[in-house]
Amino acid sequence: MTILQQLANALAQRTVEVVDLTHTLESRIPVIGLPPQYRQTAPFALDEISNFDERGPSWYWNNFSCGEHTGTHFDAPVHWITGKDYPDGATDTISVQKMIAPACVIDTTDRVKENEDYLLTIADIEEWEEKHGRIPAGSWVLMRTGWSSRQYTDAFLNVREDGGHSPGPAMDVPTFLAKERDVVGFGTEPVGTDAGQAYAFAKPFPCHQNMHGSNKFGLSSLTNLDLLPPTGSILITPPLKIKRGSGSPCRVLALVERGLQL
Ligand code: 23J
Ligand code: MN
Repeated sequence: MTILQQLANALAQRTVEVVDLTHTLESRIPVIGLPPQYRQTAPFALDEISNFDERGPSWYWNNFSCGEHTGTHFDAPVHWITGKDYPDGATDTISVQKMIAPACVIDTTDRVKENEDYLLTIADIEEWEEKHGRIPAGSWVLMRTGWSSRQYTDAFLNVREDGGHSPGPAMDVPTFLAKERDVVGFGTEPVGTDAGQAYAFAKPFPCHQNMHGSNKFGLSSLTNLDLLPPTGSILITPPLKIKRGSGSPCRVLALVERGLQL
């Protein structure tokens, strides 16, 4: 049997399951708010064209609108000033080979329960590697936090007077993952890949700045990370092929072998 025949059988027998890591796009999905001097992203909206009525008697369809960075979405390198010149760094030019890649899942749920601003450290990553092996080049690193259970509540953006409060990578982690581990990208459950307070770091937005500066990707607003094993899953993450897109809403799927230790 070829590898793809084996995969087809495994999918048919459900020994390989497809897990949806995507939140549903609807108007109430929260979007990031930037300081008032900057232009804001549009929320998701549906505009019904026809619904089996005088506007179209046998067909139902909608126009939709939203920002590229709405809901569960993909961040492309050209999103950030440090990644703007990569010829293969936009949604239409990124190699499709990078859109199917293994995932390493680091669980910080307990620490985030105690501290909404928890920052994943290099020590956390090294501790994970002692248990599960070195993060392979070309894989995603996903930070599991339990944050997705806050979706559709004010606690998801968790904005206070000093901005959003949500977990993310510590300042030196994105460079470590890009340069020392050569990951394909970093994914998280909150609204963005950087922590809510990352605007105020000594080096602001380290994930956007350094991952995209190294031609690496981001995924944010992921859900169902509790259904993934620490290693062994494969993510399918194609953004829409928007000409020079900086990202796009993304249906993020994971292939997971049944029976692996979660
Ligand atoms: C624009 C400016 C800052 C940030 C973001 C977008 C995102 O989080 C994003 O979705 O890429 S932090
Ligand atoms: Mn984004």
